[in-house]
Amino acid sequence: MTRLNTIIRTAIVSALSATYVLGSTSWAEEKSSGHPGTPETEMRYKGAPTAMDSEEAEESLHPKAPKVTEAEFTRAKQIFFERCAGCHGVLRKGATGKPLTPDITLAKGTEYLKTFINYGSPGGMPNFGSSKMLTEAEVHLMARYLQHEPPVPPEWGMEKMKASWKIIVPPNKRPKKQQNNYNLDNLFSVTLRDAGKVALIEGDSKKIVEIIDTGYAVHISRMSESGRYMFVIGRDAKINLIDLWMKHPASVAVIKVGMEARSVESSKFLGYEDKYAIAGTYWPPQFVIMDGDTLEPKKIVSTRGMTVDTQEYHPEPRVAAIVASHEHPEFIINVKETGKILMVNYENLDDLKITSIDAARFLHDGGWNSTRRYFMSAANKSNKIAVVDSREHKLVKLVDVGQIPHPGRGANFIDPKFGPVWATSHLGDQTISLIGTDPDKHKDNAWKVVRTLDGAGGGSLFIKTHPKSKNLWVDTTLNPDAGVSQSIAVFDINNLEKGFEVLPIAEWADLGEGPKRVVQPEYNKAGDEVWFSVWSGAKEESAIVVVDDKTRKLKKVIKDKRLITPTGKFNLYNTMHDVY
Ligand code: DHE
Repeated sequence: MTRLNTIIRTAIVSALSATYVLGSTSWAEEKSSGHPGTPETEMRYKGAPTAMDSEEAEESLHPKAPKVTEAEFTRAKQIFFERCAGCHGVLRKGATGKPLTPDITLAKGTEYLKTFINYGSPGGMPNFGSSKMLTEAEVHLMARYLQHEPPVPPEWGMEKMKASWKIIVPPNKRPKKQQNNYNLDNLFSVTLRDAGKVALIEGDSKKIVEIIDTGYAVHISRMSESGRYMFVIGRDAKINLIDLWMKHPASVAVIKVGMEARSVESSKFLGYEDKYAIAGTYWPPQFVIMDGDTLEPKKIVSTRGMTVDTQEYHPEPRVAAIVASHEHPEFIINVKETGKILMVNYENLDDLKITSIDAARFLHDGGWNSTRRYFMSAANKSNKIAVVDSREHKLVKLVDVGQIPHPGRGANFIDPKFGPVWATSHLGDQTISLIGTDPDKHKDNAWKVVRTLDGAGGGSLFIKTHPKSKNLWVDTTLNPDAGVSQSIAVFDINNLEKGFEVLPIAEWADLGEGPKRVVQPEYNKAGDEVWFSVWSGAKEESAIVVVDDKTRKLKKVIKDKRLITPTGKFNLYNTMHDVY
């Protein structure tokens, strides 16, 4: 595990440190010799190495496939997990990349596969050989390896979860009231991605008050309904439950819910505040409902099943975003590869009621509309937003938007002409789609793209506003042009036709060398400050830049040698109350 982690970490560091030499400002038009048809940064984003240890995957050889020695098989498996599984899936059944099971690869043969691996494809396959990412011998090995059965990583059921589960401070030994003086409502949890830690930063003083160890390549933080507990999940599927009432907030329970994960959430329905937590995993494809204050695993449910469109069996449908319903005691779960949205009622875990809603592939991220009744979920490779009515348990509409919508949780505001809207930006083009969300008072505009804004470029990951703000902020983190990825576009909500202003966030941070990508706007509680991460490599300096929302002027640069690869930031109040 340690050796693999070192390799993975090196891969991430070198990916982050890479210099972008591509001159085009248009994401869609980016010509990358490395990835014909698919921008290099998108490949890096989607095809990140898995957190799993390839050595744990069980091997089985196919009698008709060309020979590979045991040592070669082990090496090929490791290459596949690091380079290929993110797109093709661990079981090679196909995700954003094509299926690569022996029934297909044996028919293609070694020479065909070698060419494919060497030169890539317009569909997005990187040219691993001609770009020298793999040696000639490795390309030959991978072409043979792919004709054998895919090695299967182990399952992760109750026994393993329980073995990994640890209560560090039992509930009866925890404080009865807040024991620190932090203004918790305005506390930010900042992901320090490559350090495997989160930083707690007090929004008022802008001081780092705690650094807490978490899982590997830590991903997101979510808050319990009361705001006392924080859940942090790493890509290695480790969850830390952090008690924010302690004198020094720290982990009070930990669990590993699988081998690879991205999402965690806590129950929010009236009467169930802080009662349950849920986590979804990429491997094994499943979700688990746990006790909210101990993380004791209670119920594990597999997501394996039929796809929404072709209605074929998929063995590896990964769990993407999860939100907690405010209308019913339910969690709402995006299942990526099947394209289904599951509404899981947690009233009785022994008699679990799940409403399965057919949406579209591949479901990724999403958030609530302003009334928190409609869940707006991005089906990124279908270029659609699925609108789910969480009250009536039904799909309201699949709305066509731009290329590869990537809203994070999206942005809610009142469009002066069209009324309440929810907006998403896109990875695949420079547009921002505004969807009408008020079927009562603006019926004609509801669930339609009422306006499309032209942003600074493609490669956007997150968009944000605040009910008290008149600004709409759109990042372009993965744009190949450094000038674009290092700045932010801001629109005036009351004058959207005017276009956007660009703020040079990375320049304001005044850092040394590094990619310095600006990522994920996040508001403070009052809605008068917006925070940005300036994300460089693990060995380079990064920062957080705080901008005054009204004047759009620099307010503060937070620098600290402990701020290693800051990415997501989660303001406690806004995350707790789904304010975005
Ligand atoms: Fe994320 C949210 C998956 C890469 C930063 N990311 C999410 C969610 C999913 C997801 C499913 C929604 C969780 C939820 O709401 O419950 N992310 C993935 C991937 O599969 C992907 C593409 C590749 C990977 O291997 O992980 C990926 N994500 C990244 C990054 O490279 C980012 C930019 C930096 C980082 O820290 O890793 C990144 N993802 C984030 C952030 C959120 C997120 C900051 C939460 C946004 C929010 O406002 O809620």
